[in-house]
Amino acid sequence: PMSYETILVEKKGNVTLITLNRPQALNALNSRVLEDLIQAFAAFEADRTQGCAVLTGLGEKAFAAGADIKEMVDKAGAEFYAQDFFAGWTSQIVKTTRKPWIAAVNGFALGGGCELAMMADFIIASENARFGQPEIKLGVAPGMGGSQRLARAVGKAKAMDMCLTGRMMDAAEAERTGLVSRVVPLDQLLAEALAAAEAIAAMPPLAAMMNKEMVNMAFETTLDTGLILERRMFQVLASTEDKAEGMAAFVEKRPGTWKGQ
Ligand code: CO8
Repeated sequence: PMSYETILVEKKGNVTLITLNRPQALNALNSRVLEDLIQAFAAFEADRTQGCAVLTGLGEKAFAAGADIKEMVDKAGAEFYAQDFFAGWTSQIVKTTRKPWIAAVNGFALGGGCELAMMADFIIASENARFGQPEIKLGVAPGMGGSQRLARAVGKAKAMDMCLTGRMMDAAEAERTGLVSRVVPLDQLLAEALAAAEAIAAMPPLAAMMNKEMVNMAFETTLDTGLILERRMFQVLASTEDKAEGMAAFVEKRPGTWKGQ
């Protein structure tokens, strides 16, 4: 089994809680964090007992204050390109994690931290959360999806404002603009996120994965194609044992029990 250096991983029933654990650097994301998260998400994905994950940051101050600037300060442009630096976040976490996961943002989510939160299926934020893409102040730009996922999440006006001024958005603005789904007091954040994750983990697992896939499809295709895909996926789900059980349980006024097939 993998030993993690920069994260904590805990199974709580059917929910995997992953906690970024570099509070001395405000949970800044370096290459080791990426390696650890790739392993943790792969283990979560492979474990049939686990139905949903929650990602949060240790401490009250930061979810993650960005990619680790100290790791990038001496890195040459050619190296960033040769290593395709930052590519692994999308290719080895976002695309390989087909089960749902939630970001519980507990403070600063800046730069790569905001981008990591946006990789989640949805974000629940604490009242003290702050979101931003301040890369422009460092002479660069978002590198882990900030310009693309933020524009899709909150639209052009807010995304341009955030990327060009580098200002921070508070939790209320993040909720108003649709960046986050819920805002709760900091002392309730983990309970709220874990309860949401438990609710998802209690759903028929194939349906949970396909609902996620369907919503993500909306950002990849036209409405007509998306609607066809949606119907086809519905039709696939309709052939599962869990569909037969789910609908029978409703008719018989009892809770369903799921097989994941
Ligand atoms: N990287 C490394 N270390 C960090 C980072 C970071 N992103 N953020 C904070 N830290 C460290 C600080 O250096 C400090 O360490 P030390 O005590 O050893 O000096 C410790 O965390 C505490 O931070 P502060 O003392 O700064 O705490 P404050 O409360 O004064 O300020 C802030 C909090 C406002 C969050 C401040 O830390 C800050 O502005 N951090 C940087 C935010 C930022 O710019 N993030 C974007 C980073 S760039 C990025 O994510 C993507 C880059 C894409 C590049 C593409 C290239 C191809």
